[in-house]
Amino acid sequence: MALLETIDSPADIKKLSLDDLAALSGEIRTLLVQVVSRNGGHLSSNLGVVDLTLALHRVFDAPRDQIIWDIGHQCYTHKIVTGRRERIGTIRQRGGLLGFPAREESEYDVLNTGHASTSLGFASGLAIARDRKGETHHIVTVIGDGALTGGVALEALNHIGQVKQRLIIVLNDNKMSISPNVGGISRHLNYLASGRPYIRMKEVIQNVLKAIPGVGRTLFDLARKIEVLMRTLMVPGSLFDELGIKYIGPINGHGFRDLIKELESAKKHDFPVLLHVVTRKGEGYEPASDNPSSFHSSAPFNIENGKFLGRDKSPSYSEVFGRSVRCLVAADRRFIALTAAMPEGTGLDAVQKEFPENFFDVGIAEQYMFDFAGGLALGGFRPVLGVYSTFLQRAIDQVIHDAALMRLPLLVGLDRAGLVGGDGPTHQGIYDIALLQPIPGIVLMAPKDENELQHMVFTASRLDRPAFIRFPKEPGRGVPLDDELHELPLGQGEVLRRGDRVLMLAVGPLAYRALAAAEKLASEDGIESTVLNVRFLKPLDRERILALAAASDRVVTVEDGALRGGFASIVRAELENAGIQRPFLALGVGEGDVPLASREELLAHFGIDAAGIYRSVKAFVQEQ
Ligand SMILES: Cc1ncc(C[n+]2csc(CCOP(=O)(O)OP(=O)(O)O)c2C)c(N)n1
Repeated sequence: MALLETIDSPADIKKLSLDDLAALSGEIRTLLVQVVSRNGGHLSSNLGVVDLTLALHRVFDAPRDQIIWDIGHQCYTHKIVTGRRERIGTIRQRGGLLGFPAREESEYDVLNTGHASTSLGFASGLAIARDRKGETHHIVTVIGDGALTGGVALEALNHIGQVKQRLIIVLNDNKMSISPNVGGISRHLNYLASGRPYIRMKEVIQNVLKAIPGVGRTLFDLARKIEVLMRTLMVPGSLFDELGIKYIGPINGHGFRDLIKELESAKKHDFPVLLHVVTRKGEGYEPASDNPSSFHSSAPFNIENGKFLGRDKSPSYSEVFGRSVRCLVAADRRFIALTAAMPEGTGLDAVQKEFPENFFDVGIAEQYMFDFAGGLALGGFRPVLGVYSTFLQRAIDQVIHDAALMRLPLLVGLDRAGLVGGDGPTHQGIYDIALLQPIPGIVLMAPKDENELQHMVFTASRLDRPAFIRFPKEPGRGVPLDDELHELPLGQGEVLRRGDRVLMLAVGPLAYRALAAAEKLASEDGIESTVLNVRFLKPLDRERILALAAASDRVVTVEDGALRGGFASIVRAELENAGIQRPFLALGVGEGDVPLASREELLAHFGIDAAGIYRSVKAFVQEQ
C-alpha cells in the first residue's frame, strides 16, 4: 500500500503520473476487497468506480468543486482519498464510517444519501444557487444507469434541459442496477455505448459522398474530419441532447487518459453536459465481476474463494415471502409479482425464475410500481409487490391516492421493516406503521415468525383491498414451515402467554423477545404478564386489547418502529377513547438519530431486545 499511504487528501492525487494512478487504483481495490470481506458492503459498485473516483479528484478541486454521489453506496474510494483512509476499516460498523456519504462526516460529502435518483435535483439547485451568488466552482454529479431509471432523476433531467445551468453529470453505466438494468433508457444507453450512432453517421456521410461522381481523396479526408467533429459535438439520437443536455461519450471508465481528458474538457462548457462513462461492476476482483449482483450488497466473505461466510441455515423472511408468492402464482396465474429493482433482495426472484411471465422488474421506480400494480388490479389481476419499508416512503401518495381510495387489492410485502443494521440512517424501516396506519381501508400485518409470514401472504391474497405485511431483515427463527396455508382471522391477535400484572402488546418478531422477557420476569421477579402477538396493526384487535388492558395493572407496547405516530400512539388513543387508564410504557424507536450499528445492536440500543424489554418492564412495575 505504498502509494496509498501518501494520499491524505485529493491534492496528493494531482501529483501522480498516469502509471502511479493505475498502481494506486490497484492498491485501493485490494483494500476495498479486504475491508468488505470483513464488514460486508457494496463491493461490486465500489470496485467499478475506483478509476472514475481518482480521475474526478484529480481533475476537480473538492471540496470547493462539489462532487455528488447518487445513492452514495459507491463512495468508498471517495472516502479513502478525502482524509478517511485510516478509518475505512470501520465502515458500516458501530461508531465507524457510514457506508454512504454524510455531511456530518466530511466537508467532501455534499449530500446525505442512500435512496436513489436524488443527485440530479440537488445538483440542479446547487448550480442555480452558485450562479445567483456569482460563484464559479464546478458541480459534478455521478449517477448510475440504475439510479437514472428513477422517476425523480428523469424529472430533474427534464428541468435541467430547460434551465441549462452549468453542470456536469457523470453517468456511470455498468449495465447493472443491483441486477441487470431494465427498460428503454437502459437499452438506449447500450445503443449509445455501442458506438452505433457514430457508425451510422459514418455510413450516411460515406453514402452521400459516394453518390457524388468523381469524389477524390480530399473529400474523403474532409469526411473523416467531419466525423470526428460530429462525434465530439453530438451523437445523433442521444436522448440527452434532445432534452437539452450535451452528451459526451462513450468513455472508457477504466482508462485514466481518456477519463482525465474528457473531464477536463467538460469543465469548459457553460451549459449542462452528460459524460457517459462505461465501467465494469466488480472490476479487479473476479468473484465480484463474475457475480456482481451477489456482491452488490455483500455479506462478509472469504477473499480466496469469494464464498460468503456465516450464511444462516434458516430461510430469511425475504426468502419465505418470495416462496409464498411463488406458490400463489403457481396456483393462480392472476398473481403477478412486482419489484422496483430488487428481485433478489425481496425474494421475488423465486417467481422470476419459474414464472417469468408473472414477474416484472420496473427499475428503481417505486411510485410507478404502485400505479402499474393499480392498473393490473383494475384489469382483474392480483399484483404482489415486494418493497423495502424505507423505499415505500417514495410511494406513499400512490398508496393513498391510487390504491387505498379505490380499495385496490394490492398485496405488499414490506421487507426490511424495523431497524436495519449496517446501512445507517437512510435505510431504517421505522416509519411505515406511522405512515400507513391513518390510511382508511387498508390492512397492515406483522408476522411473529417466518411461518406466520406464509399464512399472512395467503390471508392477504384472499382480501379485496390493499394489504401490507411488514417483516424485518433478520434470519428466520427456523420454525417449521407449514405445507398447508390457511387464512388468519382478520384483525385478531394471538395471546402467547397470560398473566395479570402487565399486558405486553408486541409487534412482529419482537413478540418472541417480549415473551422471553415475560418468562424471565415471571421466574426471577414473580411478575406475571400477558403477551399478545398483535399480528394486525390494522384493523386492530381493539376489543380484545381493551379487555386485556382493563384486566391488567399496566400496559406496555413493544414495536420495531418509530414511537411517534406508531403502534404505541394507536394503542394510547384507543385506551383513552375507551376511558381505560393504566400506567403505559411505550418501547420502540424514540426520536433522534438511529446510529450506525448491526440490527441486534440497534435493538439493544433502543431497549427492544429481550434484555432491554425485561429491564424496562421490571423498572416500570417497580416504579409505583
Ligand atoms: C429509491 C431506492 N430504491 C431502491 C434502492 C436500492 N438500490 C441500491 S443501489 C441500487 C442499484 C443502483 O444501480 P446503479 O445506480 O446503476 O449503481 P451501481 O450499483 O450499478 O453502480 C438499488 C436498486 C435505493 N437505494 N433507492
